[in-house]
Amino acid sequence: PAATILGYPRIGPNRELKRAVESYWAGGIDEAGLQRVADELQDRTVARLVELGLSAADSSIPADFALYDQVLDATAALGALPARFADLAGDDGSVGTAEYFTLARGDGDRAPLELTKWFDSNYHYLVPEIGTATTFSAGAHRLTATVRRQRQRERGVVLRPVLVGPITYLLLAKAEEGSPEGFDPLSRIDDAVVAYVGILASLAEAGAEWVQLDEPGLVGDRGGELAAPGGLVERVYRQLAGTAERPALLVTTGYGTAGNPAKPGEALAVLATAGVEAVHADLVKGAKPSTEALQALGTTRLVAGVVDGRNVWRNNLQASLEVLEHLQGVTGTVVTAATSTSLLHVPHDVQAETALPEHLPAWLSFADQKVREAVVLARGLDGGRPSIAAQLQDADAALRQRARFDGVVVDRVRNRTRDLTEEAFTRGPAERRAEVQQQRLGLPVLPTTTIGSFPQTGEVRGARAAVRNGSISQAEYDQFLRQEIARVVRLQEGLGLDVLVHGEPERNDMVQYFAENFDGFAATEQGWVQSYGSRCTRPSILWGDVSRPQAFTVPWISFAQSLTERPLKGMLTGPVTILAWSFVRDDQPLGNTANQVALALRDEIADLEAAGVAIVQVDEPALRELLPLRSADHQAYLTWSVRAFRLATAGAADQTQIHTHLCYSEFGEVISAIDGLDADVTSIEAARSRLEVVEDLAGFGYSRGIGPGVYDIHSPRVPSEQEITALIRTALAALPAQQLWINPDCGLKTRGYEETVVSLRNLVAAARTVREGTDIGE
Ligand code: THG
Ligand code: ZN
Repeated sequence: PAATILGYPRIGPNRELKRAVESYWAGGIDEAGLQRVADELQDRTVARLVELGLSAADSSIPADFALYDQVLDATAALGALPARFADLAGDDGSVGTAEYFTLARGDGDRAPLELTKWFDSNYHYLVPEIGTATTFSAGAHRLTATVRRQRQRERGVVLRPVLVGPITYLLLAKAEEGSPEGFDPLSRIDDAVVAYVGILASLAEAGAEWVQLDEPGLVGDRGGELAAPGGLVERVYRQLAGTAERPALLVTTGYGTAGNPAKPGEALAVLATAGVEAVHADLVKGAKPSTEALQALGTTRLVAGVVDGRNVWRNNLQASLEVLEHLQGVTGTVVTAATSTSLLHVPHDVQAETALPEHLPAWLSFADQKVREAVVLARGLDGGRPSIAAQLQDADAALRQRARFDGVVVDRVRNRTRDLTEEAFTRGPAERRAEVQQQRLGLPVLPTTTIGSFPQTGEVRGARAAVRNGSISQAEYDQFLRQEIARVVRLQEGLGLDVLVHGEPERNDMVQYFAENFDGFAATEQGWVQSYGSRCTRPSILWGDVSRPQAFTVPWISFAQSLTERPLKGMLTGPVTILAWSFVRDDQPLGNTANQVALALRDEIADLEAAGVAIVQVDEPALRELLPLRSADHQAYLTWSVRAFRLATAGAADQTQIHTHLCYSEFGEVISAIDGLDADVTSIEAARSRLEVVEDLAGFGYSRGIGPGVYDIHSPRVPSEQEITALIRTALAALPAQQLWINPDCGLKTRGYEETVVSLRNLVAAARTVREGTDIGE
């Protein structure tokens, strides 16, 4: 194929699949109804890709139509179920639709498969659980049905089925509970390969001419050893390539440099040696393959990922074409223009946006535009530059306009970041801060608080929708928000919490709300991207230098503070999280952009202080999310990310208490970075792990305030007072009372009021019981 993509958004231009899947779960449609919507969307996707220039007949179009998640699809195809779900597989090991969703959502007492981040993206996959006894079968029925269905349609479409490759599948898995100490799922590779051989045969029989096996696992720390000559990659792919009944193999390696980063391209050469027909390289995030490696490809085709699958910026066609020409010149094999990863990470179509700032659409490329870019590049490679002269010129003009555009470089912002001194990143000594803050706040030992958001009821969402569509006025909406805030403040006073919040009813999303109030950002209307399963987010687009035109959280926070004598926390989202959950400009280092966002937040904190707010929380749930895939790159990342947080917060006076919240419990590898944030109080997720984390903190010698979550808000379960009391005592066994805060795991936005109120009542009662019953005040 001349041009291809590794995958396309599955959720549908109008989130059709999301709605159908959720309706199926709610009993609104049955399995046939869901399948009908999925098939229709699949047909429209294929037709759209043909319209955009991909060829339907030569396997240029990937068949990548997971109903929930592509890793779950592989688990279902392999029938590789953990023991607690063993009954979900049919006699031949295959998994039906209802059972597929049970794996994703759990049932009764059976916990679902765990969700975790897919590489360094914002997509989350379901983690396979592999043990010594896991069985692997060859049941790729959905995939073969898709290939057959499309072949039988009028145009005789031949799709290229996509499957997570065997090595990556096992690298992404965790050891099933009860496995022997140190068990490595990858040790089951031989059994998995047998199943993959069977799947390849059934795909060939269904009429597939090519199959795509995704092996991005090779870009992580273990890739170097696995993809070295004579290593596991070579052995596995020799076996797969050596089978008689199979389609041609394309092995992809998005999200970085596969194999040894010091020998770029070696992994591709190894795959070629093993006998696969085509290899893919990520030429956006990954290093350029060496000449030696390229020459070793022989007749193996090279699928060149020159169109970025991870962001929304228009491609520099000129530069991409140069890369393609270079590759073709060196290799002599067929070079295909492609995306660096699946387009799963970007919205469908820029054309669907009606309210972007006028200058922006020409700079952007969503999935549909990226398909066109790959097609144009393939034509340029084939027919020479004159054949795509107009497109080259347009792309070039857009890029040049972008570089010069007012707002992309704002001198005032640049001067501010350029003139920063070390002082801007440093607060006074933590012990002195703790002292003056306690004098100001007068909090009891084991102070109670919440993370920030209160339940977003249908009423709150309804009011937001109403002001957007004009059925209520801005003044009516503001009045509604004030009532809501007053209600939440009264509720917390009644519950007896020590540090209150305003509840965040004015915020749609903790990143989008900031993007809407900062210069340099734009929001989309239809730019939905799948986050996990049926859940989507609409990342904002950070296109220019960032600054804050005016205070925006202050009116809500100071209104809330005016209603109570108790201290109230101002709530902000941190710079790293704002970047992690947005599409960020690609024309300067992330650290520079982070510092601009940090200064905008610093301005807001100064205004909160001026309004008399004594506590400000700056959330960084994504700090760990953005950690690079290779450990060699961790330190550089942690340095700029921690510095951005400090820049945001270090302007605060000693007597202003800075809190932060991090949404995860495993932070072995980032514990010193968390220490480096220098926040006065840090709340973390801990309830699920029964507060194991306090031991790590004590072992590290963490000395500032810490609020290990004692109420797991990821479940509707109400924790009893006794249970919370026990958790607090666990924490007290490891850490001094003066350091401990009592709070839930995370924000309460997704919970209902009924369970929340009872849980918080139990939390406050437990804190009081422990305060009174223990001699901790000394
Ligand atoms: N905000 C943003 N990005 C995020 C998260 C977030 N990325 C990571 C993490 N949180 C992902 N988690 C979720 C959780 C819930 C939803 C999406 C991602 C969700 N979405 C609604 C849906 O799909 O129905 C839509 C929400 C809306 O209307 O805005 O529930 O918190 N930026
Ligand atoms: Zn959280």
